[in-house]
Amino acid sequence: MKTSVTTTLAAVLLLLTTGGASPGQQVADPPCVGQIHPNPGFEHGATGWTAGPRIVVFGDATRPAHTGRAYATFAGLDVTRGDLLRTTVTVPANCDLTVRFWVRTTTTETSRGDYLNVGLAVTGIPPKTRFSLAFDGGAQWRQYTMSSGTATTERTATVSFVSSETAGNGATAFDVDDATVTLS
Ligand SMILES: [Ca+2]
Repeated sequence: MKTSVTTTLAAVLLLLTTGGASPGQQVADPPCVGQIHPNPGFEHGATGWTAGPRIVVFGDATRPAHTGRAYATFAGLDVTRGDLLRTTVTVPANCDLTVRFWVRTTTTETSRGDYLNVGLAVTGIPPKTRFSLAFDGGAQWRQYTMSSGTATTERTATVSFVSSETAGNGATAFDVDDATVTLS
């Protein structure tokens, strides 16, 4: 009996192995497959992102991108307004989602007035601001990382960058580049 079960199992495994490799056969997307965002460095403008009406993505030789030619920039106009940039991805069951992004801060402020909130909203977890960046973020590119953790069910994750600035007392611009979204 034991031999019979083992043989059957071996046959099933063989079938799965060879069946999965057949050309043209519908195969489910493999989970946890690495970086999944189509445009993490903004080289294709706002493709793959939902951008607010005044979000600017550009290249500027005097303020170079972290990589490539383009990046997203928020605030910096010394007016009272906000910017929004976000993207939503599917997180397969048992995958962890890690978001890495780089921020450079250019400021004339000396206290916290303008800010950039970076959030990660994941199914089953209350939306949360993971970073609230301000004038003291640094004039050099700095990398930040946030993760979703794993779950046994498929989830949706939304990464959001939301800036808020107020007129007066100087201005702070936040540049964002290489916002990668990686499943592992
Ligand atoms: Ca770039």
